[in-house]
Amino acid sequence: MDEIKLIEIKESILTDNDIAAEQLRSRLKAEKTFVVNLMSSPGAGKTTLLLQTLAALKQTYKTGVIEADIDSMVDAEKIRAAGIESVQLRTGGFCHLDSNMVKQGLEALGSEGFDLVFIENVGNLVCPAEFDTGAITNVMILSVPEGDDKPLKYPLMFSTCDVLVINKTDMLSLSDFNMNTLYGHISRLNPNMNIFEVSAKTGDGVKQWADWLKQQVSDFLQ
Ligand SMILES: Nc1nc2c(ncn2[C@@H]2O[C@H](COP(=O)(O)OP(=O)(O)OP(=O)(O)O)[C@@H](O)[C@H]2O)c(=O)[nH]1
Ligand SMILES: [Mg+2]
Repeated sequence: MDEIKLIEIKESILTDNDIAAEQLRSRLKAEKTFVVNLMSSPGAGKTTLLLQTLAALKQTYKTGVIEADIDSMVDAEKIRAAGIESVQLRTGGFCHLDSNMVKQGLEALGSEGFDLVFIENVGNLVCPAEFDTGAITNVMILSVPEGDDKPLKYPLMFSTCDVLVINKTDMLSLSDFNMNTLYGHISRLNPNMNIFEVSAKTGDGVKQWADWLKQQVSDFLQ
């Protein structure tokens, strides 16, 4: 594979992001590229879960990854080391991605021909929820050490995502995290949310999540 491409992002203040995101989504539907926008706090396990998910899906779908960070290429390098095409967006201080940035990432990746592209958004539960990236589905990860009260503090993130992956379940016995409390908050904020409980470290529950995603992509590609 070639060297990982590094794209310096410049945010366009002229574009209405919602309109641009809708246009991008329409294009992705026409081109049959399923884009997953993965969001979480820093360190909740986006890259670790991504590596596990890619291992489960890469035989079935041509898959690529757009990594986004304020700085560094650490995550893109991990993905590339696993044999998956990746590009790194350096947001230069922006704490989120918008649809124009994603468009630049897709162009760098050469998204035509990809069945499935993951975006690993900047680690943050606030700004990424406010900007539609044009993705087909929005997934957030909440890890057990962060606590079961996070839907109360970051309601927009929990209400805009289609899927919640609860990660680091191997740490449940070490924490006061209460699954019932969390499910109660979610049922009030976003009752249709799909929820998966996983440990990206031990692999527990990852198959259920990966199988569900595989089915979504299969339905989309028909
Ligand atoms: N115990 C445990 N540790 C995990 C699990 N998933 C990830 N980790 C660890 O959590 C740390 C952060 O994981 P990453 O995958 O880098 O998290 P991230 O969300 O990609 O982090 P940023 O990209 O920096 O926002 C690493 O030390 C992982 O090994 C898990 O299920 N259980
Ligand atoms: Mg990461």
